[in-house]
Amino acid sequence: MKTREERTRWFLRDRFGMFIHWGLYSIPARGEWVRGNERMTREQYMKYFEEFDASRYDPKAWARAAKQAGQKYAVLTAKHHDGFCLFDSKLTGFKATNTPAARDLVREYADAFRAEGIAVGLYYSLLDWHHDDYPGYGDKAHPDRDNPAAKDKPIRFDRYLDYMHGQVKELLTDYGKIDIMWFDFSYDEMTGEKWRATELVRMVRSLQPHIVIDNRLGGNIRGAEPEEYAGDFFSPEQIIPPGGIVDANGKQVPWEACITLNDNWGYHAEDRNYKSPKQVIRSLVECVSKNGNMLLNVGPDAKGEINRESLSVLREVGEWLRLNGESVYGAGMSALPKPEWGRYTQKGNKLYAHVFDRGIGPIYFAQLKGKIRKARLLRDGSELKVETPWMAEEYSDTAGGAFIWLKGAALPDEIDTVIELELA
Ligand code: H79
Repeated sequence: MKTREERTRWFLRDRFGMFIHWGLYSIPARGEWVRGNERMTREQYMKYFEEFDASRYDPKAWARAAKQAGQKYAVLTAKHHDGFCLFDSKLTGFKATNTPAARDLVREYADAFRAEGIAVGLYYSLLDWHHDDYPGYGDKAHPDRDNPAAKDKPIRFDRYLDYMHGQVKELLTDYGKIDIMWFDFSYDEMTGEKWRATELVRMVRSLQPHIVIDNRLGGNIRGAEPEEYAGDFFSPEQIIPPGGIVDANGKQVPWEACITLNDNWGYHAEDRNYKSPKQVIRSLVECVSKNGNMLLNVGPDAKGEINRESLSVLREVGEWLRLNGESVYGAGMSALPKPEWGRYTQKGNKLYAHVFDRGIGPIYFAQLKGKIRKARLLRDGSELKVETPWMAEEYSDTAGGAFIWLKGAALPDEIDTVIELELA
Protein backbone atom coordinates (compact mmCIF):
# COMPACT_ATOMS: atom_id res chain seq x y z
CA MET A 1 0.00 0.00 0.00
CA LYS A 2 1.12 3.54 -0.71
CA THR A 3 2.22 5.75 2.14
CA ARG A 4 0.52 9.03 2.99
CA GLU A 5 3.57 10.83 1.65
CA GLU A 6 3.24 9.12 -1.73
CA ARG A 7 -0.51 9.66 -1.91
CA THR A 8 -0.38 13.35 -1.09
CA ARG A 9 2.59 14.31 -3.30
CA TRP A 10 0.49 15.53 -6.25
CA PHE A 11 -2.06 17.07 -3.92
CA LEU A 12 0.52 19.23 -2.15
CA ARG A 13 2.08 20.25 -5.44
CA ASP A 14 -1.28 21.37 -6.80
CA ARG A 15 -2.03 23.67 -3.86
CA PHE A 16 -5.25 25.24 -5.12
CA GLY A 17 -8.65 23.63 -5.66
CA MET A 18 -12.28 24.48 -6.35
CA PHE A 19 -14.90 23.41 -3.81
CA ILE A 20 -18.44 23.23 -5.21
CA HIS A 21 -21.55 23.21 -3.01
CA TRP A 22 -24.62 22.53 -5.08
CA GLY A 23 -27.90 20.84 -4.35
CA LEU A 24 -31.59 21.36 -3.57
CA TYR A 25 -30.65 24.08 -1.05
CA SER A 26 -29.54 26.25 -3.97
CA ILE A 27 -33.24 26.88 -4.65
CA PRO A 28 -34.22 28.55 -1.34
CA ALA A 29 -30.81 30.24 -1.70
CA ARG A 30 -30.29 30.71 2.03
CA GLY A 31 -27.21 28.52 2.39
CA GLU A 32 -26.70 24.75 2.50
CA TRP A 33 -27.85 24.40 6.13
CA VAL A 34 -31.30 25.82 5.34
CA ARG A 35 -33.23 22.66 6.16
CA GLY A 36 -31.47 22.23 9.51
CA ASN A 37 -31.40 25.90 10.47
CA GLU A 38 -35.08 26.46 9.70
CA ARG A 39 -36.18 23.05 11.01
CA MET A 40 -38.00 22.33 7.75
CA THR A 41 -39.99 19.12 7.57
CA ARG A 42 -39.24 16.56 4.91
CA GLU A 43 -42.47 17.58 3.10
CA GLN A 44 -41.50 21.25 3.10
CA TYR A 45 -38.10 20.37 1.65
CA MET A 46 -39.54 18.00 -0.98
CA LYS A 47 -40.89 20.93 -2.94
CA TYR A 48 -37.32 21.72 -3.97
CA PHE A 49 -36.83 18.10 -5.03
CA GLU A 50 -39.89 18.40 -7.24
CA GLU A 51 -38.63 21.51 -9.02
CA PHE A 52 -34.84 21.03 -9.22
CA ASP A 53 -34.14 21.14 -12.97
CA ALA A 54 -30.44 22.10 -13.28
CA SER A 55 -31.42 23.69 -16.56
CA ARG A 56 -28.19 25.69 -16.95
CA TYR A 57 -25.87 23.02 -15.57
CA ASP A 58 -22.80 23.01 -17.78
CA PRO A 59 -19.95 21.30 -15.94
CA LYS A 60 -17.61 22.01 -18.85
CA ALA A 61 -18.09 25.71 -18.10
CA TRP A 62 -17.33 25.07 -14.41
CA ALA A 63 -14.21 23.16 -15.41
CA ARG A 64 -13.07 25.98 -17.71
CA ALA A 65 -13.62 28.49 -14.90
CA ALA A 66 -11.55 26.35 -12.52
CA LYS A 67 -8.82 25.90 -15.10
CA GLN A 68 -8.70 29.61 -15.83
CA ALA A 69 -8.56 30.35 -12.10
CA GLY A 70 -5.47 28.16 -11.80
CA GLN A 71 -7.26 25.52 -9.76
CA LYS A 72 -5.78 22.07 -10.22
CA TYR A 73 -8.39 19.94 -8.49
CA ALA A 74 -12.05 20.14 -7.53
CA VAL A 75 -14.41 18.70 -4.93
CA LEU A 76 -18.16 18.48 -5.56
CA THR A 77 -20.89 17.76 -3.01
CA ALA A 78 -22.12 14.35 -4.20
CA LYS A 79 -24.36 14.37 -1.10
CA HIS A 80 -24.63 17.12 1.51
CA HIS A 81 -26.28 16.97 4.96
CA ASP A 82 -29.77 17.17 3.41
CA GLY A 83 -29.14 13.68 2.00
CA PHE A 84 -29.92 14.65 -1.60
CA CYS A 85 -27.71 12.79 -4.07
CA LEU A 86 -26.39 14.47 -7.20
CA PHE A 87 -25.56 10.99 -8.49
CA ASP A 88 -27.69 8.09 -9.68
CA SER A 89 -27.50 5.96 -6.54
CA LYS A 90 -29.28 2.62 -6.62
CA LEU A 91 -29.79 2.85 -2.87
CA THR A 92 -32.22 5.79 -2.74
CA GLY A 93 -34.85 7.59 -4.74
CA PHE A 94 -33.72 10.92 -3.30
CA LYS A 95 -31.43 11.72 -6.22
CA ALA A 96 -31.01 14.05 -9.16
CA THR A 97 -32.11 11.48 -11.72
CA ASN A 98 -35.57 11.49 -10.11
CA THR A 99 -35.95 15.29 -10.25
CA PRO A 100 -36.89 17.27 -13.37
CA ALA A 101 -33.12 17.50 -14.01
CA ALA A 102 -33.12 13.73 -14.73
CA ARG A 103 -29.33 13.65 -15.11
CA ASP A 104 -26.46 12.07 -13.22
CA LEU A 105 -24.79 15.33 -12.25
CA VAL A 106 -21.76 13.66 -10.69
CA ARG A 107 -20.95 11.70 -13.82
CA GLU A 108 -21.06 14.82 -15.98
CA TYR A 109 -18.92 16.70 -13.46
CA ALA A 110 -16.30 13.94 -13.28
CA ASP A 111 -16.10 13.64 -17.06
CA ALA A 112 -15.87 17.40 -17.63
CA PHE A 113 -13.20 18.10 -15.03
CA ARG A 114 -11.11 15.11 -16.02
CA ALA A 115 -11.24 16.31 -19.62
CA GLU A 116 -9.76 19.65 -18.52
CA GLY A 117 -6.97 17.86 -16.67
CA ILE A 118 -8.36 18.80 -13.27
CA ALA A 119 -8.22 16.18 -10.52
CA VAL A 120 -11.64 14.96 -9.41
CA GLY A 121 -12.75 14.96 -5.78
CA LEU A 122 -16.05 14.07 -4.16
CA TYR A 123 -17.56 15.45 -0.97
CA TYR A 124 -19.81 13.06 0.92
CA SER A 125 -21.71 14.06 4.06
CA LEU A 126 -21.63 11.63 6.98
CA LEU A 127 -24.66 13.45 8.38
CA ASP A 128 -27.91 12.67 6.60
CA TRP A 129 -31.12 14.54 7.42
CA HIS A 130 -33.21 12.55 4.98
CA HIS A 131 -32.42 8.94 5.86
CA ASP A 132 -34.89 7.34 8.32
CA ASP A 133 -32.15 5.61 10.27
CA TYR A 134 -30.06 8.69 10.96
CA PRO A 135 -30.72 10.01 14.49
CA GLY A 136 -33.01 13.05 14.31
CA TYR A 137 -34.63 13.90 17.59
CA GLY A 138 -32.07 15.17 20.11
CA ASP A 139 -29.30 15.46 17.50
CA LYS A 140 -27.60 18.87 17.60
CA ALA A 141 -28.08 19.80 14.00
CA HIS A 142 -30.94 17.70 12.56
CA PRO A 143 -34.09 19.50 11.33
CA ASP A 144 -36.14 17.19 13.63
CA ARG A 145 -33.94 17.78 16.68
CA ASP A 146 -36.79 19.18 18.77
CA ASN A 147 -39.76 17.87 16.82
CA PRO A 148 -41.96 15.88 19.26
CA ALA A 149 -43.36 13.81 16.40
CA ALA A 150 -39.88 12.44 15.75
CA LYS A 151 -39.24 11.58 19.38
CA ASP A 152 -40.23 7.92 19.52
CA LYS A 153 -39.18 6.95 16.03
CA PRO A 154 -37.08 3.78 16.24
CA ILE A 155 -33.67 4.16 14.63
CA ARG A 156 -31.49 1.39 13.25
CA PHE A 157 -28.26 3.23 12.77
CA ASP A 158 -26.52 0.20 11.32
CA ARG A 159 -28.88 0.33 8.38
CA TYR A 160 -27.82 3.91 7.78
CA LEU A 161 -24.18 2.84 7.91
CA ASP A 162 -24.81 0.08 5.36
CA TYR A 163 -26.44 2.70 3.15
CA MET A 164 -23.62 5.22 3.60
CA HIS A 165 -20.91 2.62 2.95
CA GLY A 166 -22.88 1.40 -0.05
CA GLN A 167 -23.08 4.86 -1.55
CA VAL A 168 -19.38 5.50 -1.07
CA LYS A 169 -18.78 2.21 -2.84
CA GLU A 170 -20.99 3.31 -5.74
CA LEU A 171 -19.14 6.63 -6.02
CA LEU A 172 -15.76 4.94 -6.05
CA THR A 173 -16.78 2.14 -8.42
CA ASP A 174 -18.90 3.75 -11.12
CA TYR A 175 -17.22 7.10 -11.83
CA GLY A 176 -13.68 6.26 -12.90
CA LYS A 177 -10.61 7.46 -11.07
CA ILE A 178 -11.49 9.59 -8.06
CA ASP A 179 -8.60 11.57 -6.63
CA ILE A 180 -10.02 12.91 -3.37
CA MET A 181 -12.65 11.66 -0.94
CA TRP A 182 -13.84 14.47 1.31
CA PHE A 183 -16.00 13.22 4.22
CA ASP A 184 -17.88 15.79 6.33
CA PHE A 185 -18.00 15.62 9.40
CA SER A 186 -17.59 14.04 12.85
CA TYR A 187 -18.87 15.66 16.03
CA ASP A 188 -19.24 14.69 19.67
CA GLU A 189 -19.74 10.90 19.87
CA MET A 190 -20.51 10.74 16.13
CA THR A 191 -16.92 10.01 15.22
CA GLY A 192 -14.47 7.26 14.25
CA GLU A 193 -15.83 3.75 14.65
CA LYS A 194 -19.35 5.13 15.10
CA TRP A 195 -19.14 5.44 11.28
CA ARG A 196 -17.41 2.02 11.05
CA ALA A 197 -14.53 4.15 9.90
CA THR A 198 -11.75 1.55 9.65
CA GLU A 199 -13.94 -0.70 7.50
CA LEU A 200 -14.96 2.30 5.37
CA VAL A 201 -11.42 3.54 4.81
CA ARG A 202 -10.22 0.04 3.92
CA MET A 203 -12.94 -0.21 1.31
CA VAL A 204 -12.13 3.26 -0.07
CA ARG A 205 -8.44 2.42 -0.38
CA SER A 206 -9.11 -0.98 -1.92
CA LEU A 207 -11.27 0.61 -4.63
CA GLN A 208 -9.00 3.62 -5.28
CA PRO A 209 -5.52 2.90 -3.87
CA HIS A 210 -4.10 6.32 -4.79
CA ILE A 211 -6.99 8.34 -3.29
CA VAL A 212 -6.42 11.19 -0.84
CA ILE A 213 -8.86 11.28 2.11
CA ASP A 214 -9.59 14.16 4.49
CA ASN A 215 -9.49 13.77 8.27
CA ARG A 216 -13.16 14.21 9.12
CA LEU A 217 -14.00 10.60 9.88
CA GLY A 218 -12.35 11.40 13.19
CA GLY A 219 -9.19 10.12 14.82
CA ASN A 220 -6.12 12.22 15.40
CA ILE A 221 -4.06 12.90 12.31
CA ARG A 222 -1.66 14.93 14.45
CA GLY A 223 -1.06 12.12 16.95
CA ALA A 224 2.13 10.11 17.24
CA GLU A 225 0.33 7.12 15.71
CA PRO A 226 -2.76 8.20 13.77
CA GLU A 227 -5.65 5.75 13.36
CA GLU A 228 -6.03 4.06 9.97
CA TYR A 229 -9.10 6.26 9.36
CA ALA A 230 -7.43 9.51 10.49
CA GLY A 231 -6.95 10.46 6.85
CA ASP A 232 -4.27 12.00 4.68
CA PHE A 233 -4.75 15.69 5.32
CA PHE A 234 -6.00 18.01 8.02
CA SER A 235 -8.94 20.20 6.98
CA PRO A 236 -9.24 23.51 8.80
CA GLU A 237 -12.49 25.26 7.86
CA GLN A 238 -12.60 29.04 7.36
CA ILE A 239 -9.23 29.49 9.03
CA ILE A 240 -5.59 29.36 8.03
CA PRO A 241 -3.69 27.75 10.91
CA PRO A 242 -1.25 30.35 12.26
CA GLY A 243 1.79 28.08 12.27
CA GLY A 244 0.83 25.40 9.78
CA ILE A 245 0.14 21.87 11.11
CA VAL A 246 2.74 19.71 12.83
CA ASP A 247 2.18 16.28 14.42
CA ALA A 248 3.28 14.92 17.79
CA ASN A 249 6.58 13.82 16.23
CA GLY A 250 7.28 17.32 14.93
CA LYS A 251 6.54 16.28 11.34
CA GLN A 252 4.63 18.48 8.90
CA VAL A 253 1.07 17.23 8.32
CA PRO A 254 -0.53 17.86 4.91
CA TRP A 255 -3.40 20.31 5.26
CA GLU A 256 -5.96 22.16 3.21
CA ALA A 257 -7.91 25.21 4.35
CA CYS A 258 -11.42 25.24 2.92
CA ILE A 259 -12.63 28.78 2.48
CA THR A 260 -15.89 30.26 1.19
CA LEU A 261 -15.87 33.01 -1.42
CA ASN A 262 -18.63 34.93 0.42
CA ASP A 263 -20.05 33.85 3.79
CA ASN A 264 -21.94 30.74 2.64
CA TRP A 265 -21.05 27.42 1.03
CA GLY A 266 -24.33 26.84 -0.75
CA TYR A 267 -25.77 29.60 -2.93
CA HIS A 268 -27.14 32.52 -0.92
CA ALA A 269 -28.93 35.14 -2.95
CA GLU A 270 -28.49 37.96 -0.42
CA ASP A 271 -24.91 37.32 0.58
CA ARG A 272 -22.85 39.93 -1.26
CA ASN A 273 -19.85 39.70 1.01
CA TYR A 274 -17.42 38.36 -1.58
CA LYS A 275 -13.73 38.23 -0.80
CA SER A 276 -11.59 40.34 -3.09
CA PRO A 277 -9.01 38.84 -5.46
CA LYS A 278 -6.39 40.42 -3.21
CA GLN A 279 -7.70 38.58 -0.15
CA VAL A 280 -7.85 35.29 -2.03
CA ILE A 281 -4.38 35.61 -3.57
CA ARG A 282 -2.68 36.69 -0.35
CA SER A 283 -4.47 33.94 1.59
CA LEU A 284 -3.44 31.32 -0.95
CA VAL A 285 0.15 32.52 -0.62
CA GLU A 286 -0.20 32.39 3.17
CA CYS A 287 -1.33 28.76 2.93
CA VAL A 288 1.60 27.81 0.70
CA SER A 289 4.03 29.67 2.97
CA LYS A 290 2.83 27.33 5.73
CA ASN A 291 2.90 24.16 3.56
CA GLY A 292 -0.87 24.13 3.07
CA ASN A 293 -3.43 24.06 0.28
CA MET A 294 -6.49 26.19 -0.30
CA LEU A 295 -9.86 24.80 -1.38
CA LEU A 296 -11.89 27.82 -2.46
CA ASN A 297 -15.65 27.37 -2.59
CA VAL A 298 -18.23 28.43 -5.13
CA GLY A 299 -21.97 27.88 -4.71
CA PRO A 300 -23.68 27.62 -8.10
CA ASP A 301 -27.28 28.87 -8.26
CA ALA A 302 -30.43 26.74 -8.55
CA LYS A 303 -30.02 26.51 -12.31
CA GLY A 304 -26.40 25.48 -12.06
CA GLU A 305 -24.53 28.65 -12.91
CA ILE A 306 -21.59 30.11 -11.02
CA ASN A 307 -22.55 33.75 -10.67
CA ARG A 308 -20.74 36.72 -12.17
CA GLU A 309 -19.33 37.95 -8.85
CA SER A 310 -17.63 34.60 -8.23
CA LEU A 311 -16.37 34.23 -11.79
CA SER A 312 -14.86 37.69 -11.74
CA VAL A 313 -12.83 36.92 -8.59
CA LEU A 314 -11.74 33.57 -10.04
CA ARG A 315 -10.60 35.21 -13.26
CA GLU A 316 -8.45 37.77 -11.50
CA VAL A 317 -6.88 35.15 -9.24
CA GLY A 318 -6.17 33.10 -12.35
CA GLU A 319 -4.51 36.00 -14.11
CA TRP A 320 -2.18 36.53 -11.16
CA LEU A 321 -1.42 32.80 -11.02
CA ARG A 322 -0.73 32.68 -14.74
CA LEU A 323 2.17 35.07 -14.18
CA ASN A 324 3.18 34.01 -10.68
CA GLY A 325 2.13 30.36 -10.40
CA GLU A 326 5.71 29.11 -10.08
CA SER A 327 5.74 30.61 -6.59
CA VAL A 328 2.67 28.54 -5.63
CA TYR A 329 2.59 25.18 -7.45
CA GLY A 330 5.16 22.82 -6.01
CA ALA A 331 6.32 25.48 -3.59
CA GLY A 332 6.15 25.41 0.20
CA MET A 333 7.45 26.80 3.43
CA SER A 334 10.85 28.51 3.65
CA ALA A 335 13.11 28.09 6.67
CA LEU A 336 13.67 31.86 6.73
CA PRO A 337 11.63 33.94 9.18
CA LYS A 338 8.59 35.78 7.83
CA PRO A 339 9.78 39.08 6.34
CA GLU A 340 8.30 42.44 7.36
CA TRP A 341 7.00 43.25 3.90
CA GLY A 342 5.16 40.02 3.07
CA ARG A 343 5.84 36.31 2.88
CA TYR A 344 8.25 33.76 1.48
CA THR A 345 7.51 30.57 -0.40
CA GLN A 346 10.30 28.27 -1.57
CA LYS A 347 11.06 25.48 -4.01
CA GLY A 348 14.61 24.09 -3.77
CA ASN A 349 17.06 26.95 -4.17
CA LYS A 350 14.36 29.22 -5.60
CA LEU A 351 13.07 31.57 -2.96
CA TYR A 352 9.95 33.57 -3.80
CA ALA A 353 9.56 36.90 -2.06
CA HIS A 354 5.91 37.94 -2.01
CA VAL A 355 6.00 41.69 -1.48
CA PHE A 356 2.64 42.85 -0.12
CA ASP A 357 3.83 46.05 1.48
CA ARG A 358 6.80 47.72 -0.04
CA GLY A 359 7.23 50.86 2.04
CA ILE A 360 9.89 53.17 0.55
CA GLY A 361 13.40 52.50 -0.64
CA PRO A 362 15.00 49.12 -1.22
CA ILE A 363 13.54 45.88 0.07
CA TYR A 364 15.51 44.19 2.81
CA PHE A 365 16.24 40.45 2.96
CA ALA A 366 17.51 39.40 6.37
CA GLN A 367 20.18 36.66 6.49
CA LEU A 368 20.75 36.70 2.73
CA LYS A 369 23.89 38.83 2.35
CA GLY A 370 26.06 37.26 -0.36
CA LYS A 371 23.56 34.45 -0.84
CA ILE A 372 21.50 35.79 -3.73
CA ARG A 373 22.82 34.67 -7.08
CA LYS A 374 20.05 36.20 -9.14
CA ALA A 375 16.94 38.29 -8.58
CA ARG A 376 14.15 38.50 -11.14
CA LEU A 377 10.67 39.90 -11.17
CA LEU A 378 8.59 36.76 -11.58
CA ARG A 379 5.80 38.33 -13.63
CA ASP A 380 8.03 39.50 -16.49
CA GLY A 381 11.48 38.01 -15.90
CA SER A 382 13.18 41.37 -15.61
CA GLU A 383 16.44 41.63 -13.70
CA LEU A 384 16.53 43.28 -10.29
CA LYS A 385 19.73 44.62 -8.80
CA VAL A 386 21.05 43.38 -5.50
CA GLU A 387 23.12 46.22 -4.05
CA THR A 388 23.87 47.75 -0.72
CA PRO A 389 22.52 51.29 -0.42
CA TRP A 390 24.72 54.15 0.71
CA MET A 391 25.30 54.05 4.48
CA ALA A 392 23.35 50.83 4.96
CA GLU A 393 26.34 49.09 6.50
CA GLU A 394 26.19 51.56 9.38
CA TYR A 395 22.98 50.01 10.64
CA SER A 396 24.18 47.04 12.61
CA ASP A 397 20.99 45.03 12.13
CA THR A 398 21.46 45.08 8.36
CA ALA A 399 24.88 43.45 8.47
CA GLY A 400 23.80 39.97 7.43
CA GLY A 401 21.12 41.03 4.98
CA ALA A 402 20.80 41.98 1.34
CA PHE A 403 18.92 44.78 -0.41
CA ILE A 404 17.04 44.77 -3.69
CA TRP A 405 15.85 47.80 -5.60
CA LEU A 406 12.54 47.64 -7.36
CA LYS A 407 12.35 49.85 -10.41
CA GLY A 408 9.82 52.65 -10.35
CA ALA A 409 7.93 54.10 -7.44
CA ALA A 410 4.95 51.77 -7.33
CA LEU A 411 4.88 48.00 -7.02
CA PRO A 412 4.36 46.35 -10.43
CA ASP A 413 1.64 44.25 -8.83
CA GLU A 414 -0.29 45.86 -6.02
CA ILE A 415 -1.73 42.57 -4.84
CA ASP A 416 1.52 40.63 -4.58
CA THR A 417 4.72 41.45 -6.41
CA VAL A 418 6.79 38.29 -6.52
CA ILE A 419 10.57 38.42 -6.69
CA GLU A 420 12.26 35.18 -7.63
CA LEU A 421 15.60 34.77 -5.88
CA GLU A 422 18.08 32.14 -6.90
CA LEU A 423 20.00 31.27 -3.77
CA ALA A 424 23.64 30.30 -3.78
O1 H79 B 1 -20.07 21.78 3.77
C1 H79 B 1 -19.70 22.95 4.47
C2 H79 B 1 -20.53 23.15 5.68
O2 H79 B 1 -21.91 23.00 5.42
C3 H79 B 1 -20.02 22.08 6.61
N1 H79 B 1 -18.63 21.91 6.21
C4 H79 B 1 -18.36 22.80 5.11
C5 H79 B 1 -17.28 22.27 4.21
C6 H79 B 1 -20.10 22.52 8.00
N2 H79 B 1 -20.91 23.45 8.40
N3 H79 B 1 -20.76 23.64 9.68
N4 H79 B 1 -19.87 22.79 10.07
C7 H79 B 1 -19.43 22.06 9.08
C8 H79 B 1 -19.49 22.74 11.44
C9 H79 B 1 -20.76 22.87 12.20
C10 H79 B 1 -20.77 23.02 13.45
C11 H79 B 1 -21.98 23.23 14.19
FE1 H79 B 1 -22.82 21.92 15.36
C12 H79 B 1 -23.30 23.04 13.77
C13 H79 B 1 -21.98 23.77 15.46
C14 H79 B 1 -23.34 23.80 15.89
C15 H79 B 1 -24.15 23.36 14.84
C16 H79 B 1 -22.78 19.97 14.78
C17 H79 B 1 -23.77 20.14 15.68
C18 H79 B 1 -21.58 20.30 15.43
C19 H79 B 1 -21.89 20.70 16.69
C20 H79 B 1 -23.25 20.59 16.83
